[in-house]
Amino acid sequence: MKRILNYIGGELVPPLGGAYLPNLEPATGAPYSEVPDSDSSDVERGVAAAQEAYPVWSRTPASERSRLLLRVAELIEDNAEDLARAESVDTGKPIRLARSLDIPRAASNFRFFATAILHFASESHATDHRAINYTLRRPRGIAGLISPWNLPLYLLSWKIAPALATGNTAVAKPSEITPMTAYRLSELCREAGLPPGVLNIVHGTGPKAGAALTGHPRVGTLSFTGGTKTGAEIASVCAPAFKKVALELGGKNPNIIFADALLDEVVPVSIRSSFDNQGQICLSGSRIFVERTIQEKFLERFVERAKTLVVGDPLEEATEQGALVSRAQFDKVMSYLQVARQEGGRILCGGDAASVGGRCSGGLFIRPTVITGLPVNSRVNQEEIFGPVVTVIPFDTEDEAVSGANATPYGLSASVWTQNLSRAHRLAERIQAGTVWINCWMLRDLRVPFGGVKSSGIGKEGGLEALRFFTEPRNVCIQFPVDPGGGTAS
Ligand code: TXE
Repeated sequence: MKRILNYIGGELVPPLGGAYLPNLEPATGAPYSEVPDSDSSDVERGVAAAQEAYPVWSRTPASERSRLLLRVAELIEDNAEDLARAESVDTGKPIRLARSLDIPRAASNFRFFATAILHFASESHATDHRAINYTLRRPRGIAGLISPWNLPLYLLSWKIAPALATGNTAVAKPSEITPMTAYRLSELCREAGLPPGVLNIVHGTGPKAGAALTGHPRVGTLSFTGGTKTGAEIASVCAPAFKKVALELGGKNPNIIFADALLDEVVPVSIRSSFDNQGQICLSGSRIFVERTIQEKFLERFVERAKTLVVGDPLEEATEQGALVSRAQFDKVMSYLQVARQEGGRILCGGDAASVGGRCSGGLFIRPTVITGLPVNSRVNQEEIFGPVVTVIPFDTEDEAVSGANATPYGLSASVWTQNLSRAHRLAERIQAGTVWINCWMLRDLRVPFGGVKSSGIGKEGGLEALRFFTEPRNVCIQFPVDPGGGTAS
């Protein structure tokens, strides 16, 4: 069985304690590789390697850092098909999604930050006629990068690329549930000639390897994407140590459809925002608010399409819905279907496990599920389920749509569908979310700030925000020479 290795100091190495965890293929339920169960001693080695590499990397010209990151992007593209397959096997997502979304985006992340750093500039402030202040931005040192299982290479590269582009060195801890493409990335970084220790990848569980990284005194910067509960735990460790932290956490995102929306566009995009990646995207639109006058028409088309989504072997081309990522996630989603029934929800389609035969007969599949009849304050409408489950909630007025949209602890993203431009602007201002999409979903521009509000997180990533996050601004104030005649020279 294939053994994944840690990437430390430029080498692929086994965990010091020699312990491994089984890595399961969710589509079959069977183990197919082993992932290091690293502990604090492996994290210590990773941090030591990052520290050793830091003095040279942080002074390496931006053009050279850029060249190396561009080389990584090229290698991801050269190996795109292999990586897509690896991501599909590891996560259970349809290979066509890995091919069209995860892997191209991982390459774009490297390419984007490799070139962004060439254009990154800082401010200067002239203080009357007395002085000039300029902002010196320096890398912050060693960054800890912790990523989840839903978009493994996509989200890991979203952190690695800006951290390295700005001259930090890093220790990354991918999700123990989906480690394979991070391992492949470490091989590609070696091939690209990334200097040893600039990036280190330590595999293992959250409580062991993750917590050791978060708590490490030499890791002063932490970028985390994952569950809200874990984010709170990480914040509680980082706050007393005054670490700089960005937390991208869960979502319970509203998808608001007004009667004047163009249903031909709304329905296919809402299918994607509900069920892409089996609903395991932090940006998934899991609560659909529909203006009551079109609810019936919308549901008819939406449910009909949801019923025809092809649930199957993720490696088959025709598959639109793959497996849930793990037994724990499968059980969690199934338990929410039970809660939905107890709360009085009406299940219009799905609501149970799907059986996919052949090699996938032991796989973790759930049929796309649409639920109506649940109030905004029900558990199903309040808690992040993170599976192929959406609720549909009718509304009569704009105010009702806004208050429903804002009625959860989360605030990551929202979609609004309307042809009324004034209304679109009003909602964009009133909805509590880090991103509001008008007449679209997940249309991403890597330059824009990205992150949530409320329990969806703190700190923004993306574009300049990421370059700023991974650098520390220092103000340098230079007084103009004093004119012996009394004033300041000008
Ligand atoms: O995430 P965790 P899990 C949500 C989703 C899901 C729930 C739990 O609702 O059902 O979170 O998923 C590492 N110190 N999202 O348990 O635990 C862990 O090893 C340091 C939303 O997989 O948050 C992994 O690398 N690190 C989400 C990463 O944190 C720790 C994506 C995320 O794992 C740690 C995924 C600790 N104490 C899940 N504990 C999104 N919004 O994109 C765990 N980790």
